[in-house]
Order: sequence, then C-alpha cells, then structure tokens
Amino acid sequence: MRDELVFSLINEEKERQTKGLELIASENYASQEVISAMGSILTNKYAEGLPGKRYYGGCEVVDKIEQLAIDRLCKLFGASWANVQPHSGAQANAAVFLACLKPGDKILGFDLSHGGHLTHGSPVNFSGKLYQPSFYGVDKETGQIDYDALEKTARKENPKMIICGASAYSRDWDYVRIRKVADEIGALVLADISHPSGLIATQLLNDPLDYCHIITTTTHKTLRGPRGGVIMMRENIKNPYGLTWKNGNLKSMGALLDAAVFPGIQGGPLEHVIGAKAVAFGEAMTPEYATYMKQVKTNAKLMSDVFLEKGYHIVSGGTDNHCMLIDLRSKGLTGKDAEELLGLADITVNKNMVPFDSESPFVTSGVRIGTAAITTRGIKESHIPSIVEIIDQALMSKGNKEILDKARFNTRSMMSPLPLFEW
Ligand code: DSN
Repeated sequence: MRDELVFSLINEEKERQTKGLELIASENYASQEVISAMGSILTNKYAEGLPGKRYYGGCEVVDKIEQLAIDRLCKLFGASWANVQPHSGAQANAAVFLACLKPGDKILGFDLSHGGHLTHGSPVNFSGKLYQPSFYGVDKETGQIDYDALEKTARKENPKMIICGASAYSRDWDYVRIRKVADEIGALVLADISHPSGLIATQLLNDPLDYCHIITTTTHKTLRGPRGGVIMMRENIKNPYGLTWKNGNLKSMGALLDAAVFPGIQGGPLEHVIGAKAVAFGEAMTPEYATYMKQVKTNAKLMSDVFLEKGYHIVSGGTDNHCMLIDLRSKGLTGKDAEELLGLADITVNKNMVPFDSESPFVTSGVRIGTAAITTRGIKESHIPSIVEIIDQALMSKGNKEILDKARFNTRSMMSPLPLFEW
C-alpha cells in the first residue's frame, strides 16, 4: 500500500523546488540517475568495512560499486587515495580530526562569523569542544582572508592543524601561503572544499590537492551528487617552493583515516548513497558538467556585478566562485527580513552573518546567494538581470503585498517552465 501522506508531501516539495528560485549556495538539483541510485535496493545492504575487507557476507557487488566510486573520485580530482563513506561533510571532518589529532590539540580555522564552518572549531561543535581552536578571519577593508593575521596566529598558537575552507566566502584561496606557514610550524593542512569542489574538479579555481595534505568535501553542493561527504589525498603534493614530493605517509595516513571513518565515528556505510556518489562522479567527468560549472561561475560573477550596480554591498566586492555574501546594512534590512521577504516571492536564500556583524546569528545582517542550483535548471546570463530585479523589488517592497505578489508571479513565470533535471 502506498503511503499517500509521505508521497503527497514529496510531491508538494517537488512543486516547491520547481516553481521557485533556489539561491541557497549549498543546494543543487541532483540528476534523475543520482536520485534513482540513491533510492535503490542498495539501501538493503550492510557492508561495514572497506571493499574486499568487510564484516558481512554478500558484499561482492557493493564492493564493486564502492571501488568504482573511489576510482572515479580519484580520477576526477587527481587524488591517489579516497574514502567515500562519510555520511556528510561534518562526518568527513570529524574523521580527519579523529585520525590526526588528540583531544586538546590546537587547531586553526576560518572564523564562522566571517564565513567559516561549524566543524572548523566553533565552540558549539565537537571541533571546538574537543580541540583548542583559534581563528583567522577577513580583513575589514577588503573582506578577503587576512593572510598576514592567519600567519601571525599560526606562529603564536602553533596549531597541529590549519583548516581552510568556508561556507560563505566568495574568493579563491591561497593554498601555497597556508601550506608555507604550516610547514614552518609543522602543522597539517586540511582543505574543506565542500562549497567550491565542482569548480575545483573542473580547474576553474586553484587546486588544493597540490598543496594541502588532506581534502574533504560534501558531494551535494556544486558537485551535484547525493547528500554526503568524502575524504581525499594526493600522493605527489608540492611544497610551497614548487617542488613535488612523494607523500610517503599516504598509506599509513590512509589507513588511519579509513579506521577513523569506520569504526571510529560511523557504522555501516550507506551503499545506496555511495552508488549515487559513483553516478555523480561519473557525471562530473563529462564535458556537459564542465560547461555547467563555467556557467555557474559566469552567472555568479554577473549577478554580483548587477547587485553592485544596484547599490548593494557585496562582501569582498565580488566573487570568484559560485556564491556571494550581500551585506544588507546599507539597505536598512537584516538578513532575517530579507529571507522572509524573498520567501514571499518564492525565492529561497539563507540569512547569513557578515564579517563584523552586529546582529545575532538568528537575525544577521546578510544573505548568502549561490548560482549552482539555478544554473542546473538552465539559467543563463540573459536571465540574471531579471532575477536581480525581482530580488530587488521584493527586498525594497517594505512588505507591500501587491509588489510581493508581482515578484512571486515573475519568479514562477521564469522558473516553472524550466525542467528540474536540465543538463
Ligand atoms: N549547511 C552547509 C552550508 O549551507 O554551507 C554547510 O554545512
């Protein structure tokens, strides 16, 4: 018997996803094949362990699937080792911490209130409770990472690990500079590339695998796969002086990371999600995906330019990747106001702290906007000025119902005809 209630709610959500403008920078629309693999009978299988080394019988097929996911991921990023079992990006980071650090060890991460992530040392997260965090942030004037301050804090605090990566930062990273100071103090570098991983896989941003010891990413943001995480390492990484060296510890570090994922922090892997990851990694190696990622970047750059023309303040003055952070203080709005007003126009964003914010995380002074999801729907440069116009109308509406209804009508007219799984 069909569960009418659950499936009618799924249809309701599908309708919401179809008619609106999805601008949450961490979301995307997975392909029908990714969704089919994720909704498959692979969910029935227990497979604790790794391909060829399981604690359950009957794993001969899921072994092939998981190995395929590992091999495709390594090919996609030029990695030499990977674990595809983390259930999420947070789990991937937790496994790295467990493998590389002891409780009480010092870590240095990007400040959450400047665009960083909870798992990079926030006091409300395991990473800030079990380890001793210190933080770097952005320069008040430029809105870009203050690398001088990062180096200063690294030398003062002597962390065992420096974490780079963000959830609301629109600029590329100087991995060479971070690795240089890490070498000086004997720290490991973890790059969490959850947001820009698709742009990195298609060589549209600097490659962290060249310089960082360990890489984590989610698989559902720009990578457009199922909800999940992975960990990777490259064997021949460079030192900051351009010399390539063989990461002699790859095998033993890989074994430590594998053991940290299972049995360290997880039980049985989600083989249905791993099957869907394999599909997504296959898709990400196609020319169509490379074209898609270029379009994501083009759309983001144009959108930020049009917002600037309309007098909005974009933190750091623009974007190199798929997202931008708008500081709404100059427009007399909070992030909470903006999220609510845009929601009434069927435009989904998330309120977000801006650097040096005076509001609480529940209110905030900004919104974060990303172009990965709308680009999957088929949005091109020609649509961007109209999208910014609709957003501006909704934000400046002061809650006027007529204006918001018109903005919602315009959103739906633009989005409803576009298919959900357009490539
Ligand atoms: N929630 C993710 C994001 O929106 O960036 C990070 O965990």
